[in-house]
Amino acid sequence: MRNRVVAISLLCGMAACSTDKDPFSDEEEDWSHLLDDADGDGFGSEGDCNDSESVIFPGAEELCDGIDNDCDGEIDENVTTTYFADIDGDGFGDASVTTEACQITDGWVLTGNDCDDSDPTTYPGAAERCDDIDNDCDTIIDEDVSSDWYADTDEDGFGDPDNHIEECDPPSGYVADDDDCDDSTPSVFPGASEICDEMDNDCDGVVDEGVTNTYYEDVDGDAWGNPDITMEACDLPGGYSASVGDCDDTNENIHPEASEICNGIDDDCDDNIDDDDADISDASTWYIDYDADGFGTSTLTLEACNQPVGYVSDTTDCDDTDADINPDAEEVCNGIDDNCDGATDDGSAAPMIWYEDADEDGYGNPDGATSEACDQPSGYSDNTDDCDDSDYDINPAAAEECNGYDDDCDGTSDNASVCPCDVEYYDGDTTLPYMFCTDAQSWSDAQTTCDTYGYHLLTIDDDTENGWADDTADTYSTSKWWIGLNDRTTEGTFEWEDGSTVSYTNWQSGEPNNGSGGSGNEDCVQLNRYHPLQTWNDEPCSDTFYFVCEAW
Ligand code: 2F8
Ligand code: CA
Repeated sequence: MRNRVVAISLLCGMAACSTDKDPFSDEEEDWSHLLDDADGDGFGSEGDCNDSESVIFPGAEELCDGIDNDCDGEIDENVTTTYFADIDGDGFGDASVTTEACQITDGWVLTGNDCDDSDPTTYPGAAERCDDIDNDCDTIIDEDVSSDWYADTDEDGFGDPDNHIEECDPPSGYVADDDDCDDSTPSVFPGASEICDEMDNDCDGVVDEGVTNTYYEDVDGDAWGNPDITMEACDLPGGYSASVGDCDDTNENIHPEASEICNGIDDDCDDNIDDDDADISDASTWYIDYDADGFGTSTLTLEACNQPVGYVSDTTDCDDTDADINPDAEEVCNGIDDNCDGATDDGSAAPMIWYEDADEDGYGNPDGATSEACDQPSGYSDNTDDCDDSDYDINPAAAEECNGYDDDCDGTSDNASVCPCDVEYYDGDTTLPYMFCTDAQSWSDAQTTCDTYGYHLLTIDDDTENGWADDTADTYSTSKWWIGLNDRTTEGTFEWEDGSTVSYTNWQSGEPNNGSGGSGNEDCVQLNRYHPLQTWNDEPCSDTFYFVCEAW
């Protein structure tokens, strides 16, 4: 069995042998051609082009071995490989330089797609570089490695996004930046300082932000603007001012630098008008007029628009302590330069009228004699203010005392609470005082009290006086009141203690009775024993009653 396998192997070394033909099958085969087959390849010398090589015979598989294996006259046809010259050694060959070979040799490669076999950096798949060469052989030069360059016409370092080229290296006048919003203006680029030029210098989309000036409407053209109407701008717009503070933009004479003048207006816009403004520029000078005669002196002055109280515009008063002395006064004979002309009692000076001052208390008698003279005569006064020219102690300068008189000439006697008892005035006559004393005293003590103040116990002269005295007493008390009538000297002969004649009496019927049953001890007279009758009654003088005093 081993020999048969060897024989098959031999047969199968020939081109006609195939594994699907069993040489040991019963099928009839023609083996004659094997008779001079030296190399045992199934072809004899006659048909074999090389009968010494078993792999060479007609139909043999052409092998890449430099031999015409299949005896067709061609060597290694259809079994060689095409190699491309790779001169630059980059692994990719020149498609135009090829060779057919069984084995690859140095300088040759299987790929023939090198687009530049003289440049080892240029071949398919090579990294494209910015070198103006199609490094990766895709027919595109410097693709994906070049950059966009933007025109920087204004040379501010920032490029125009709408004007660019694609280059590896920046051409002159181009930059990588494309953020310039105005490539024609060097002062406009991102990050530039915004300046007031009505341009968006810093390319932030906003013009002149933060750098404009505020201007104020100036309607009246006084260069001061209305603070309430403003405009933001780089340059001063017409009708506007950079200065603000006009408080009246309709009047060119009113603004902060105007002079405050006396016109009832706040000219300088400081909220103060005329005299209320310390800056008033045209105030008048006013002079003190102490005596209020309309003429002043320069001893004290005030600057003001309006005339201050107590001041005048005049400075010609020669005596500002006397209202009767001034340039308008009449010169009179008084030893004084009344009209301030520098001369005393001169020219048409009328003589003074002097008034009798009999008591020589300095106050003249309005009803007394008069004298005309320049100089004051003895016993005369320049006034008529005395109310009693017979009493030195009675005049307007005297102090009121409780004495029945109007000492201070105020028209009322014993007023101002100077008396120890309430003072009432008979029939409203303020010169006829009566004291109604409610400190009960004996008749003689009451008499003394009245006398102490120049009064006397009441003397009643008629029915009117009786009625007034009784009614007035009743307003204090309806108890008994002493009056001045008495018969202490001669029993039964009544007299007034001031010596007046008894011309009127108003005895109660049955009175005087000198005491009940004529006991003989009733010598003093009183009111109100028979109240409300206004009749009189005699009673013991030692009894203590209220009493009425009558002046003088
Ligand atoms: O009846 C009149 C009589 O009344 C009194 O005496 C009782 C009076 N005397 C005194 O009040 C002290 C009298 O004067 C009077 O006349
Ligand atoms: Ca009596």
